[in-house]
Amino acid sequence: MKNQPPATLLNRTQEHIHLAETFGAHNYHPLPIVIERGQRVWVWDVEGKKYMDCLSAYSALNQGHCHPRLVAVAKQQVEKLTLTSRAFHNDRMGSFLQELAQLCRMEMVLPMNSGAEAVETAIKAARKWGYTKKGVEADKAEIIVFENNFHGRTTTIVGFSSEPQYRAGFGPFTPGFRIVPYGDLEAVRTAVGPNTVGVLVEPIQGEAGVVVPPEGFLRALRELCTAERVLLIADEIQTGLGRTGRLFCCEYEDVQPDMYIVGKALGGGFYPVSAVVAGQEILGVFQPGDHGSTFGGNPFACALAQEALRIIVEEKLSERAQEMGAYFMSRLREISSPHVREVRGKGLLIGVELKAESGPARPFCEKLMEKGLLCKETHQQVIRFAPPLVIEREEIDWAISRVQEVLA
Ligand code: IF1
Repeated sequence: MKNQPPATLLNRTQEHIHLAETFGAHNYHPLPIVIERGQRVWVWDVEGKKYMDCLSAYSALNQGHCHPRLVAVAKQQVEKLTLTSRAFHNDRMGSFLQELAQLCRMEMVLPMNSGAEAVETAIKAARKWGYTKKGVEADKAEIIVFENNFHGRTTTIVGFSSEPQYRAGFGPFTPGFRIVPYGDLEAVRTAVGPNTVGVLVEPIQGEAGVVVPPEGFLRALRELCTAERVLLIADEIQTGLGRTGRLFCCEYEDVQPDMYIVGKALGGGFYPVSAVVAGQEILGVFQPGDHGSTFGGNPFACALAQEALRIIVEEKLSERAQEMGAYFMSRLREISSPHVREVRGKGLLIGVELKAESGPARPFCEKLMEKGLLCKETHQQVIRFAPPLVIEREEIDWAISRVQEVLA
């Protein structure tokens, strides 16, 4: 145990951090702030200080903290029924799956919990589709992924990550993946072979530092996958559900993938809810007993996720992200700063890349935190701004004034 002063001499923040550091594995390096309350775009720490949340739990809070409609649904459902397992039907799953499938213009849904679980489900679906529908030789299926991808933290998923830290110490890894440069269509064409069953792509790479692919890349990828009878699998866990100014980021290029993978904001920030959404030809490969999870499709998750989707549609959060994101980015671009190399993104998924000589982004995030703005660095040089999609124009002005102070 580190030589900490007795807990009585610590303030509440230090007390909470001390406990977290003593009893929690150190798999994160959080900012030194302990949050106890959230409302819309605002959070309060245990010292009573107010902050604007410009991370939204990595886009899991598109609807904002503690949305009243979700509080009401949670209260109503939590006293009624929370979990049955899929050994029995429940009265909330069917209508949720119908609404999600229709929103995605797809036929079927396989509900899971975390994003990584949905990615794993999509991988299994693509492989089984390859063997049973495309006639790929048993155990030879290949899926093409991109450099600097982020699709979750399971051993299979980090096995096809290009980030050494995500892989170090966790081998051996799952075979059957090819990594090609992001945005490079010719590299994909070269990598496609008779055993290729799918291409797994983030329409914008979030963790890589809000990397937007070249205009037309997604459309060309769609055409290549169609021509080669390869499934286009869009991981919209972070970019989906309004974040980039469309319900799905693929819509910017009129691309309908063969599979959508959704998560994060699907649970409205209340509960882990994820899903794979696709056609019957793909999700129909699953037979009873092939796949599952204890909590997948539980009534509490489905009640919340159905309401979370309705909020996105009825409060026009995609349109808001478009309008507010354009405003946020224009205000950021007006800041004359010796540190900024580029402001990029779509909708309210925004990355400010700092020049190498300005050093890592973390100290800037710490200064922003002191001024009441919470955001997160990604990949050293990029400050990510991704507030809840309910943010108001004057709240963006409030944020910009603080960013101006720190970056100018
Ligand atoms: C962490 C990153 C963001 C995702 C995409 C799948 C998943 C994620 C496109 C897996 C999750 C989270 C995970 C969290 C930090 C955060 C993150 F920095 F790790 F990469 F958002 F950019 N596909 N991203 O972004 O979903 O299993 O987490 O529900 O692991 O530190 P999950």
